[in-house]
Amino acid sequence: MKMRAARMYGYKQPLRLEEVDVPSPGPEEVLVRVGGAGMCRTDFQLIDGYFDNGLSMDFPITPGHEVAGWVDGVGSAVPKSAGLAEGDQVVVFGSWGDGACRQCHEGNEQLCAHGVWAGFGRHGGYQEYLPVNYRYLIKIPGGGELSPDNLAPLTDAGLTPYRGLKKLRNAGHLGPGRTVAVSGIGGLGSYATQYAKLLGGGAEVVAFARSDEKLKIAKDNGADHVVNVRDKDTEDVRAELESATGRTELDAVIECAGSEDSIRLAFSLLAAEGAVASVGLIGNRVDIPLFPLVAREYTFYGSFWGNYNDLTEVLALARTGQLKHSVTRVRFDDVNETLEAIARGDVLGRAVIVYD
Ligand code: FEH
Ligand code: ZN
Repeated sequence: MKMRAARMYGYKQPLRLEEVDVPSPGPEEVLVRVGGAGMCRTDFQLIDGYFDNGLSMDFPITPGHEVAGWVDGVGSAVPKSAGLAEGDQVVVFGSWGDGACRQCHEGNEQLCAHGVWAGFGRHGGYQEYLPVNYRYLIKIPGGGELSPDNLAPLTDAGLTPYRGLKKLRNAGHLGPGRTVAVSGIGGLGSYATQYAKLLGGGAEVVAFARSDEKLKIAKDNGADHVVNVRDKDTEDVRAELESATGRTELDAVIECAGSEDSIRLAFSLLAAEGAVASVGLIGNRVDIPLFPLVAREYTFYGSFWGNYNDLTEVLALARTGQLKHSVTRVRFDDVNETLEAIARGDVLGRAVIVYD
Protein backbone atom coordinates (compact mmCIF):
# COMPACT_ATOMS: atom_id res chain seq x y z
CA MET A 1 0.00 0.00 0.00
CA LYS A 2 1.31 3.51 -0.79
CA MET A 3 1.10 6.78 1.14
CA ARG A 4 1.87 10.44 0.54
CA ALA A 5 5.03 11.73 2.23
CA ALA A 6 6.69 15.18 2.12
CA ARG A 7 10.33 14.29 2.54
CA MET A 8 13.51 16.26 3.17
CA TYR A 9 16.55 15.26 1.10
CA GLY A 10 18.86 18.02 2.29
CA TYR A 11 19.02 21.49 3.82
CA LYS A 12 17.65 24.65 2.15
CA GLN A 13 15.64 22.84 -0.49
CA PRO A 14 11.88 22.20 -0.86
CA LEU A 15 10.41 18.98 0.49
CA ARG A 16 9.74 16.36 -2.19
CA LEU A 17 6.09 15.27 -2.30
CA GLU A 18 6.28 11.50 -2.91
CA GLU A 19 4.29 8.27 -2.91
CA VAL A 20 6.11 5.73 -0.72
CA ASP A 21 5.30 2.38 0.87
CA VAL A 22 3.30 2.45 4.09
CA PRO A 23 5.68 1.26 6.84
CA SER A 24 4.85 -1.77 8.98
CA PRO A 25 4.91 -1.22 12.74
CA GLY A 26 7.64 -2.98 14.70
CA PRO A 27 6.71 -5.35 17.55
CA GLU A 28 6.39 -2.51 20.11
CA GLU A 29 5.01 0.00 17.63
CA VAL A 30 1.57 1.17 16.63
CA LEU A 31 0.87 2.33 13.09
CA VAL A 32 -0.86 5.72 13.30
CA ARG A 33 -3.01 6.92 10.42
CA VAL A 34 -2.25 10.64 10.56
CA GLY A 35 -5.34 12.83 10.72
CA GLY A 36 -3.53 16.10 11.39
CA ALA A 37 0.13 17.13 11.30
CA GLY A 38 0.94 20.53 12.81
CA MET A 39 3.45 22.68 10.92
CA CYS A 40 5.80 24.36 13.39
CA ARG A 41 8.22 27.18 12.65
CA THR A 42 10.94 24.80 13.80
CA ASP A 43 10.08 22.59 10.81
CA PHE A 44 11.05 25.51 8.56
CA GLN A 45 14.15 26.05 10.70
CA LEU A 46 15.07 22.34 10.45
CA ILE A 47 14.98 22.56 6.65
CA ASP A 48 16.80 25.90 6.74
CA GLY A 49 19.68 24.37 8.73
CA TYR A 50 19.06 25.90 12.19
CA PHE A 51 19.73 22.51 13.82
CA ASP A 52 22.31 21.18 11.35
CA ASN A 53 25.23 21.24 13.80
CA GLY A 54 23.24 19.59 16.57
CA LEU A 55 21.39 16.80 14.81
CA SER A 56 22.73 14.07 12.53
CA MET A 57 20.32 13.54 9.65
CA ASP A 58 20.14 10.38 7.57
CA PHE A 59 18.21 11.76 4.57
CA PRO A 60 15.53 11.42 3.41
CA ILE A 61 13.52 12.20 6.49
CA THR A 62 9.92 13.32 6.97
CA PRO A 63 9.40 16.38 9.21
CA GLY A 64 6.45 16.86 11.56
CA HIS A 65 6.46 16.58 15.34
CA GLU A 66 2.82 17.51 16.01
CA VAL A 67 0.74 14.43 15.16
CA ALA A 68 -2.81 13.26 15.85
CA GLY A 69 -4.69 10.44 14.18
CA TRP A 70 -6.05 6.96 14.66
CA VAL A 71 -4.57 3.54 15.44
CA ASP A 72 -4.32 1.61 12.18
CA GLY A 73 -2.26 -1.38 13.31
CA VAL A 74 -0.80 -2.71 16.60
CA GLY A 75 2.58 -4.47 16.85
CA SER A 76 2.81 -8.00 18.23
CA ALA A 77 4.58 -7.00 21.46
CA VAL A 78 2.37 -4.02 22.40
CA PRO A 79 0.99 -4.95 25.82
CA LYS A 80 -2.79 -5.10 26.34
CA SER A 81 -2.22 -2.70 29.27
CA ALA A 82 -1.46 0.00 26.69
CA GLY A 83 -5.18 -0.16 25.89
CA LEU A 84 -4.66 0.59 22.22
CA ALA A 85 -6.86 -0.89 19.52
CA GLU A 86 -7.52 -0.19 15.85
CA GLY A 87 -9.67 2.92 15.38
CA ASP A 88 -8.66 4.56 18.67
CA GLN A 89 -8.01 8.29 18.36
CA VAL A 90 -4.49 9.14 19.57
CA VAL A 91 -1.92 11.92 19.74
CA VAL A 92 1.83 11.39 19.57
CA PHE A 93 4.13 12.59 22.35
CA GLY A 94 7.07 13.55 20.16
CA SER A 95 10.14 13.32 22.47
CA TRP A 96 11.60 9.85 22.70
CA GLY A 97 14.31 9.55 25.35
CA ASP A 98 16.85 6.78 25.93
CA GLY A 99 15.19 5.84 29.23
CA ALA A 100 18.60 5.72 30.91
CA CYS A 101 19.40 9.26 32.11
CA ARG A 102 18.19 11.33 35.07
CA GLN A 103 15.95 13.44 32.83
CA CYS A 104 14.24 10.36 31.41
CA HIS A 105 13.82 8.81 34.87
CA GLU A 106 12.23 12.00 36.18
CA GLY A 107 9.89 12.04 33.18
CA ASN A 108 11.49 14.87 31.19
CA GLU A 109 12.30 12.92 28.04
CA GLN A 110 12.25 16.16 26.03
CA LEU A 111 15.52 17.02 27.84
CA CYS A 112 17.27 13.70 27.21
CA ALA A 113 20.75 14.29 25.77
CA HIS A 114 20.44 11.08 23.74
CA GLY A 115 16.79 11.33 22.82
CA VAL A 116 15.24 11.73 19.39
CA TRP A 117 12.30 13.85 18.30
CA ALA A 118 9.60 12.85 15.84
CA GLY A 119 10.25 14.58 12.54
CA PHE A 120 13.88 15.40 13.36
CA GLY A 121 15.67 12.35 12.03
CA ARG A 122 12.94 9.83 12.85
CA HIS A 123 10.02 10.15 10.46
CA GLY A 124 7.23 12.53 11.44
CA GLY A 125 3.72 13.61 10.59
CA TYR A 126 4.28 14.96 7.09
CA GLN A 127 3.36 11.45 5.91
CA GLU A 128 0.03 9.64 6.03
CA TYR A 129 1.06 6.73 8.23
CA LEU A 130 3.58 6.80 11.07
CA PRO A 131 4.87 3.93 13.22
CA VAL A 132 5.25 5.07 16.86
CA ASN A 133 6.34 3.17 19.98
CA TYR A 134 3.21 2.53 22.04
CA ARG A 135 4.73 4.32 25.06
CA TYR A 136 4.46 7.62 23.19
CA LEU A 137 0.80 7.50 22.25
CA ILE A 138 -1.96 9.07 24.33
CA LYS A 139 -5.45 7.76 23.62
CA ILE A 140 -8.20 10.36 23.38
CA PRO A 141 -11.30 8.89 25.02
CA GLY A 142 -14.78 9.67 23.74
CA GLY A 143 -16.30 9.78 20.30
CA GLY A 144 -13.88 12.04 18.51
CA GLU A 145 -15.32 15.33 19.83
CA LEU A 146 -11.87 16.81 19.20
CA SER A 147 -10.84 16.75 15.53
CA PRO A 148 -7.24 15.75 14.62
CA ASP A 149 -6.54 19.21 13.20
CA ASN A 150 -7.29 20.69 16.63
CA LEU A 151 -5.57 17.88 18.54
CA ALA A 152 -2.26 17.83 16.65
CA PRO A 153 -1.10 21.38 17.61
CA LEU A 154 -1.65 20.57 21.28
CA THR A 155 1.42 18.29 21.18
CA ASP A 156 3.76 21.24 20.68
CA ALA A 157 2.09 24.65 20.14
CA GLY A 158 -0.25 23.81 23.03
CA LEU A 159 2.27 21.90 25.14
CA THR A 160 5.28 24.22 24.99
CA PRO A 161 3.81 27.43 26.47
CA TYR A 162 1.91 25.35 29.03
CA ARG A 163 5.20 24.14 30.53
CA GLY A 164 6.56 27.69 30.50
CA LEU A 165 3.49 29.11 32.28
CA LYS A 166 3.70 26.31 34.87
CA LYS A 167 7.27 27.37 35.65
CA LEU A 168 6.15 30.99 36.16
CA ARG A 169 3.15 29.95 38.28
CA ASN A 170 5.01 27.42 40.41
CA ALA A 171 7.73 29.99 41.19
CA GLY A 172 5.15 32.49 42.48
CA HIS A 173 5.34 35.04 39.66
CA LEU A 174 1.58 34.99 38.92
CA GLY A 175 -1.53 35.71 40.96
CA PRO A 176 -3.81 38.60 41.94
CA GLY A 177 -2.25 42.04 41.39
CA ARG A 178 0.40 40.66 39.04
CA THR A 179 0.74 41.53 35.32
CA VAL A 180 1.87 38.84 32.86
CA ALA A 181 2.66 39.49 29.21
CA VAL A 182 2.44 37.02 26.34
CA SER A 183 4.98 38.10 23.74
CA GLY A 184 4.39 36.74 20.22
CA ILE A 185 0.92 35.55 19.23
CA GLY A 186 1.66 32.78 16.77
CA GLY A 187 0.83 29.10 17.25
CA LEU A 188 2.36 29.04 20.74
CA GLY A 189 1.13 32.49 21.78
CA SER A 190 -2.50 31.71 20.92
CA TYR A 191 -2.39 29.01 23.62
CA ALA A 192 -0.07 30.93 25.99
CA THR A 193 -2.71 33.66 26.25
CA GLN A 194 -5.28 31.11 27.43
CA TYR A 195 -2.90 29.52 29.95
CA ALA A 196 -1.98 32.96 31.30
CA LYS A 197 -5.65 33.25 32.30
CA LEU A 198 -6.16 29.60 33.30
CA LEU A 199 -2.95 29.31 35.36
CA GLY A 200 -2.53 33.02 36.16
CA GLY A 201 -4.55 32.98 39.38
CA GLY A 202 -6.09 36.38 38.64
CA ALA A 203 -3.06 37.99 37.01
CA GLU A 204 -3.80 40.63 34.38
CA VAL A 205 -2.82 39.42 30.88
CA VAL A 206 -1.29 41.68 28.23
CA ALA A 207 -0.55 40.40 24.72
CA PHE A 208 2.28 41.80 22.57
CA ALA A 209 2.34 41.17 18.83
CA ARG A 210 3.31 42.90 15.61
CA SER A 211 -0.04 42.53 13.83
CA ASP A 212 -3.59 43.53 14.76
CA GLU A 213 -4.92 40.25 13.28
CA LYS A 214 -2.82 38.25 15.76
CA LEU A 215 -3.80 40.57 18.61
CA LYS A 216 -7.46 39.88 17.79
CA ILE A 217 -6.75 36.16 18.36
CA ALA A 218 -5.17 37.05 21.72
CA LYS A 219 -8.18 39.17 22.69
CA ASP A 220 -10.58 36.37 21.64
CA ASN A 221 -8.45 33.98 23.71
CA GLY A 222 -8.81 36.03 26.89
CA ALA A 223 -6.10 38.70 26.92
CA ASP A 224 -7.18 41.65 29.06
CA HIS A 225 -5.13 44.10 26.99
CA VAL A 226 -3.25 44.05 23.70
CA VAL A 227 -0.34 46.18 22.44
CA ASN A 228 0.88 46.28 18.84
CA VAL A 229 4.66 46.53 19.32
CA ARG A 230 5.61 46.83 15.63
CA ASP A 231 8.03 49.81 15.12
CA LYS A 232 7.67 50.89 18.78
CA ASP A 233 10.50 51.40 21.26
CA THR A 234 10.38 50.29 24.88
CA GLU A 235 9.06 53.63 26.20
CA ASP A 236 6.23 53.66 23.61
CA VAL A 237 5.20 50.18 24.79
CA ARG A 238 5.60 51.17 28.43
CA ALA A 239 3.23 54.12 27.93
CA GLU A 240 0.59 51.83 26.39
CA LEU A 241 1.13 49.31 29.18
CA GLU A 242 0.54 52.06 31.77
CA SER A 243 -2.64 53.35 30.12
CA ALA A 244 -3.96 49.78 29.93
CA THR A 245 -2.99 48.45 33.34
CA GLY A 246 -2.05 51.49 35.43
CA ARG A 247 1.41 49.95 35.86
CA THR A 248 4.63 50.56 33.90
CA GLU A 249 6.11 47.12 34.55
CA LEU A 250 5.45 43.40 34.13
CA ASP A 251 5.88 40.69 36.77
CA ALA A 252 6.21 37.87 34.25
CA VAL A 253 6.54 37.29 30.52
CA ILE A 254 5.92 34.09 28.57
CA GLU A 255 8.11 34.86 25.57
CA CYS A 256 6.85 32.87 22.57
CA ALA A 257 8.83 34.44 19.72
CA GLY A 258 12.47 34.00 20.73
CA SER A 259 13.60 37.00 18.72
CA GLU A 260 16.28 39.25 20.24
CA ASP A 261 13.88 42.23 20.15
CA SER A 262 11.10 40.34 21.91
CA ILE A 263 13.41 39.08 24.67
CA ARG A 264 15.00 42.53 25.08
CA LEU A 265 11.55 44.17 25.37
CA ALA A 266 10.48 41.59 27.95
CA PHE A 267 13.43 42.31 30.22
CA SER A 268 13.23 46.08 29.73
CA LEU A 269 9.66 46.06 31.11
CA LEU A 270 10.26 43.62 33.97
CA ALA A 271 9.46 44.62 37.57
CA ALA A 272 11.86 43.79 40.39
CA GLU A 273 11.92 40.01 41.04
CA GLY A 274 10.22 39.51 37.67
CA ALA A 275 10.68 36.47 35.43
CA VAL A 276 10.81 35.71 31.74
CA ALA A 277 10.12 32.19 30.45
CA SER A 278 11.46 31.79 26.92
CA VAL A 279 9.84 29.11 24.75
CA GLY A 280 10.38 30.58 21.26
CA LEU A 281 13.31 29.83 18.95
CA ILE A 282 13.28 32.47 16.18
CA GLY A 283 16.66 33.92 17.19
CA ASN A 284 20.08 32.53 18.10
CA ARG A 285 21.34 34.68 20.96
CA VAL A 286 20.14 36.67 23.98
CA ASP A 287 21.40 40.22 24.54
CA ILE A 288 20.19 41.68 27.87
CA PRO A 289 21.75 44.19 30.31
CA LEU A 290 23.55 42.45 33.20
CA PHE A 291 23.16 44.97 36.04
CA PRO A 292 19.30 45.03 36.12
CA LEU A 293 19.27 41.23 35.88
CA VAL A 294 21.35 41.01 39.05
CA ALA A 295 20.28 44.12 40.95
CA ARG A 296 16.55 43.53 40.42
CA GLU A 297 16.89 39.76 40.86
CA TYR A 298 15.27 38.77 37.57
CA THR A 299 14.78 35.11 36.70
CA PHE A 300 15.21 33.85 33.14
CA TYR A 301 13.73 30.41 32.41
CA GLY A 302 14.47 28.40 29.33
CA SER A 303 11.55 26.06 28.86
CA PHE A 304 11.63 23.36 26.19
CA TRP A 305 8.59 21.69 24.67
CA GLY A 306 6.98 19.66 27.50
CA ASN A 307 6.94 16.26 29.16
CA TYR A 308 4.40 13.46 28.82
CA ASN A 309 2.47 14.48 31.93
CA ASP A 310 2.37 18.14 30.84
CA LEU A 311 0.73 16.90 27.63
CA THR A 312 -1.87 14.85 29.49
CA GLU A 313 -2.83 18.03 31.39
CA VAL A 314 -3.15 20.04 28.16
CA LEU A 315 -5.34 17.31 26.68
CA ALA A 316 -7.52 17.35 29.80
CA LEU A 317 -8.06 21.11 29.36
CA ALA A 318 -8.93 20.56 25.69
CA ARG A 319 -11.23 17.61 26.39
CA THR A 320 -13.20 19.66 28.95
CA GLY A 321 -13.69 22.46 26.44
CA GLN A 322 -11.37 24.95 28.17
CA LEU A 323 -9.19 25.68 25.13
CA LYS A 324 -9.85 27.55 21.89
CA HIS A 325 -7.99 26.49 18.77
CA SER A 326 -6.77 28.70 15.94
CA VAL A 327 -5.99 26.36 13.05
CA THR A 328 -5.29 26.95 9.38
CA ARG A 329 -5.96 23.63 7.54
CA VAL A 330 -3.36 22.89 4.85
CA ARG A 331 -3.62 20.54 1.84
CA PHE A 332 -0.66 18.14 1.50
CA ASP A 333 0.20 19.61 -1.92
CA ASP A 334 0.61 23.08 -0.36
CA VAL A 335 3.21 22.05 2.25
CA ASN A 336 6.18 23.90 0.76
CA GLU A 337 4.25 27.13 0.15
CA THR A 338 2.94 26.97 3.71
CA LEU A 339 6.44 26.54 5.16
CA GLU A 340 7.46 29.73 3.35
CA ALA A 341 4.39 31.54 4.74
CA ILE A 342 5.26 30.34 8.25
CA ALA A 343 8.80 31.69 7.81
CA ARG A 344 7.35 35.09 6.88
CA GLY A 345 5.03 35.04 9.91
CA ASP A 346 2.02 35.09 7.60
CA VAL A 347 0.09 32.16 9.08
CA LEU A 348 -2.63 32.88 11.65
CA GLY A 349 -2.67 30.37 14.53
CA ARG A 350 -1.27 26.94 13.65
CA ALA A 351 -1.05 25.42 10.16
CA VAL A 352 -2.09 21.77 10.14
CA ILE A 353 -1.77 19.34 7.24
CA VAL A 354 -4.92 17.28 6.80
CA TYR A 355 -4.83 14.26 4.49
CA ASP A 356 -8.23 14.57 2.85
C1 FEH B 1 10.31 20.95 18.89
C2 FEH B 1 11.16 19.92 18.51
C3 FEH B 1 12.52 20.17 18.28
C4 FEH B 1 13.01 21.47 18.42
C5 FEH B 1 12.16 22.48 18.78
C6 FEH B 1 10.83 22.21 19.03
C7 FEH B 1 9.94 23.33 19.43
O1 FEH B 1 8.86 23.43 18.53
C8 FEH B 1 9.43 23.10 20.84
O2 FEH B 1 8.44 24.05 21.12
ZN1 ZN C 1 17.35 10.20 28.49
